Amino acid sequence: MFSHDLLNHIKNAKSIVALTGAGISAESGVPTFRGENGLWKNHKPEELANAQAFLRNPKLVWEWYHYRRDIINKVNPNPGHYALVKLEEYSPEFTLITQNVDNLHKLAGSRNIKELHGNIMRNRCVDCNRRYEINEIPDSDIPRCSCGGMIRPDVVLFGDLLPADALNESIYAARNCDLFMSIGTSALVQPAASLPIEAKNYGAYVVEINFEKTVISSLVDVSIPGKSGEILPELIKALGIE
Ligand code: BV8
Ligand code: ZN
Repeated sequence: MFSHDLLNHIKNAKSIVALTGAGISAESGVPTFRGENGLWKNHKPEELANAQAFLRNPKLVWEWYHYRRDIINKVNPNPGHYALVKLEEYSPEFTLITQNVDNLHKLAGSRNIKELHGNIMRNRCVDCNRRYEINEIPDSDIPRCSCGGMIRPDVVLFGDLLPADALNESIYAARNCDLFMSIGTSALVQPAASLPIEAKNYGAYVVEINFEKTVISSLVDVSIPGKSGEILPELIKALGIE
């Protein structure tokens, strides 16, 4: 299933970066953003995960995040998440950059994680930035902070800037790695989608794992078609590090 070239690149890599998207959590039962079941009450994710939408209709956006939290609270990491924990233990230097907000990499045991799009289990005040645990949020359709500001999920909505530290550390990691893996992402959402190309431009060997072709499939060194929850454990086995 895996070429000697790929296995040698992984074995010889001093620094590995993995970028994950919604696809790695699909086999845990978390709907992807652009998959066939990506609709909720006739709204598309891009319409709901949207900073303008939150200001215009915070009650609807809060409803969607409560709905997604309920799903995420019932799911567990899958073999794809756990395989990346093994790869982190194996590699001299490993950075996991995720676009996902579902907390599953942390639950699986990954350590060096850059959460580019925040975390659905966290919340913050739009005015004073005070953090709120889920059980601290006032019970209201539009919860408010003690300072009067609106509380919102601490995720990066379309139109929001990404957390500067996470983004800068991710760009640095992409530019300085020997091997870059793009896993379960359609590579459409910027600026995360630029990271695989940035890595390639700085000399990394780039591997894609996705069960369909994406906009970067023709640009990477190797594109492995299939499910990440099956391919990643097979890769760990082929490396003898299961
Ligand atoms: C920003 C958090 C500055 C919330 C998300 C440049 C050009 C064009 C547009 C822009 C640009 N720069 C900025 C923009 C606007 C916008 C953008 O990129 N739009 C796109 C749609 C064109 N970007 C932003 O707004 C970003 N902010 O840049 O700030 C700025 C601001 C305004 C204007 C200019 C600049 C903020 C983006 C972050 C948005 N927040 N999520 C939440 O999750 O609730 S994005 C959302 O999409 C998720 O994080 C998701 O992870 C992410 C990316 O999607 P994917 O992860 O790839 O998921 P998707 O469903 O698309 O694909 C799944 C893939 O997995 C598929 O390929 C499928 O085949 C595969 N798959 C499925 N199952 C499996 C599998 N593969 C393997 N195994 C399986 N089992
Ligand atoms: Zn506040």
